[in-house]
Amino acid sequence: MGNSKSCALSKEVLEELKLNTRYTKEQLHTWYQTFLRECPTGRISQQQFESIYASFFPDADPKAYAQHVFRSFDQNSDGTLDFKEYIVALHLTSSGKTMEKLEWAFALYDLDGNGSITKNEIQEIVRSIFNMISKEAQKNLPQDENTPEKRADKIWDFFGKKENDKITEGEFIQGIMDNKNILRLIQFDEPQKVQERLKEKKH
Ligand SMILES: [Ca+2]
Ligand SMILES: [Ca+2]
Repeated sequence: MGNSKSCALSKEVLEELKLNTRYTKEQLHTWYQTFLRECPTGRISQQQFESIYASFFPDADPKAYAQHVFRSFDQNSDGTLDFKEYIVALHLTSSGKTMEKLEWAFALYDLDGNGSITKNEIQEIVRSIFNMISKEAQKNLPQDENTPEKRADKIWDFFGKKENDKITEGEFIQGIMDNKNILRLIQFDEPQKVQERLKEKKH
C-alpha cells in the first residue's frame, strides 16, 4: 500500500528551493525522502549536527566549529535545521555563488547577529577553526598565522581596523573580493567536504 506521507514536501518549500538553488524537483524529492529516513522528525538537532562533524573529524575537536556553522544555517534560530535550511546550507557550501558564500561567511563570523564583526568574534571563530586542524598540521603554518591570536590579528590588519573597530558586512565582502588572501585566512574548507560527503549519502 502506498504511503500517503511519502512525499510531504510542501509546494511552497519546493518552489522556494527550486528558485534559490540549482537543484531540480526530482533531486529535492529524493533528498527529502532520505532526509526523513535519517531524521524522522524532519529536523536535525544541534547534537546530531555535532555528531556528524565528530564522525568526520575523529582526531580533532570540531564541536565549537560545528556549533557556529549550525547557528549560521539555522535561519529562524529555532535550534533545529529543517529540510529547507539543510538544502540551502548544502547549496551554499557546495555550489553557491561567491557572493552567497561571502554572505554566509559573514553570518558565521557575526556571532551575535548584530550586523557587524568585532575582533572578539573573529578570534572566537578562528579559535574554533584551529581546533579542527591537527597539531601536526598546525606546525606547518606560516609563523605569522600559526596561533588563533596571530591569525585573527592578521585578518584584522587586512581590514585596516583598530582594536575596537567593527567590520560591516559591506566591508567584509569588499575586503575579501579585493584580496583573496583574506579568504584563505577566514575559511576552513572542511564544511564543504562534509556537505559533499553528506550529499553522496543522499543519492
Ligand atoms: Ca531552524
Ligand atoms: Ca556581531
